[in-house]
Amino acid sequence: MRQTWRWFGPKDRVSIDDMMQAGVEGVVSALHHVPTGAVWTQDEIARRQAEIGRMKDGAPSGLAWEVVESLPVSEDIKKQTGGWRAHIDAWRTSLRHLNAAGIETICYNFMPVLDWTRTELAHRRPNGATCMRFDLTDFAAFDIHILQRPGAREDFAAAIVEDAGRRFAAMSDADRATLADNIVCGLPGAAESFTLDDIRDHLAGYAALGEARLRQNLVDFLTEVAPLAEELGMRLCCHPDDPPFPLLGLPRIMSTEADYRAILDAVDLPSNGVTLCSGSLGARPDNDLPALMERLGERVHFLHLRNVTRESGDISGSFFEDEHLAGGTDMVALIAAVIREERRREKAGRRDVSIPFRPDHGQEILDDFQRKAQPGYPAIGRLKGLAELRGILTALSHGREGLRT
Ligand code: DNO
Repeated sequence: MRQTWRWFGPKDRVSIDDMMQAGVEGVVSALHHVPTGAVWTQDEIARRQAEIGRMKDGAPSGLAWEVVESLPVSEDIKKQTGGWRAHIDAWRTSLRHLNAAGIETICYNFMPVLDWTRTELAHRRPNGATCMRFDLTDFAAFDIHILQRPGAREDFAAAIVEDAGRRFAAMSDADRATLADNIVCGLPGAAESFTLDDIRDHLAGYAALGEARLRQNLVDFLTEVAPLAEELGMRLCCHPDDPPFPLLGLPRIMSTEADYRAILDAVDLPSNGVTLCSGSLGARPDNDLPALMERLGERVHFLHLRNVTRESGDISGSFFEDEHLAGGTDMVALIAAVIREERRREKAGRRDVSIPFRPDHGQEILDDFQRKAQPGYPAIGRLKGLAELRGILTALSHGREGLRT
């Protein structure tokens, strides 16, 4: 397993120097400043590679840009509207440019309108750490009372609708503004940031689309890009919906094993793969992460390792981002399943034996409170997660030659 770390570029308050001390082996990054739908030029890619390749004092870092997260897929591609064909051409051109730069693994997602969604960015834990949280009642308060989406009430259980009404009434204007900002302004890595009116326009655009059509649009997209990735020796990996259940009445199509199976089978090429995010998928009680890894492993090209604690047994429910080894996913069993997959790959003579993973998110602890990195991406909280995951990996691969590549 390859120990990688997400870097948002020069504006990231966690530097290349910092991640070297964290013992990182490779970097996950994206050209966040390039608008969605535009080509990633060779110059821009080379500039990011150079930034990753050196420390603050100019000395070589020895680190390389190994995974792209994300090459964003435009709303037009998802809906097959407007300039979608030109956007697919641009995506293909970006793939060629990334390939020429030696980058092989490309993560993307197909979530309509909103990328990952949380209601609270700094939820206090009993030990004083803070974490991100999704509260279904707060989300309902946003949907019903702030966004005022027609039909929103019908999407929640009656008890949640009632609680949401009470909670909304008790919120100050500032609380309401913070809640709306947390949901619509775009969390780190999201391709776009929206106003409430933008969201309303986008929702109207999806009104007639539905789940089957969105799934078909993903298949159509992959039919255009996966054969090219295959030809170039690249790996595409779709990130799951986060959270893995419908929000704002929008269709969600990458939330379960069956969702992944349908897409992997529809475009049955090794280049069409999975970003197994244990935190996103783990927010649903019916997703068993070690079993998912066992069954989808052959096509898992990238891993996000983190853990959530679900606060209810429902499919749609509240959860918070727990420590990497706490929460609902058995991380030891998951890593054991990854190691088994790597052994199978080794036996089969595959080139991509070592699967890149990153310690996904982290709680804010210690000096993280002063540094104020992007929500979910603190230096020390992630370093703690990485160190714990590395410990499991080292213990499980101890004495087995060739596994820690
Ligand atoms: C959140 C991330 C997501 C992810 C995209 C991938 O921390 O996991 O923003 O990068 O959904 O396309």
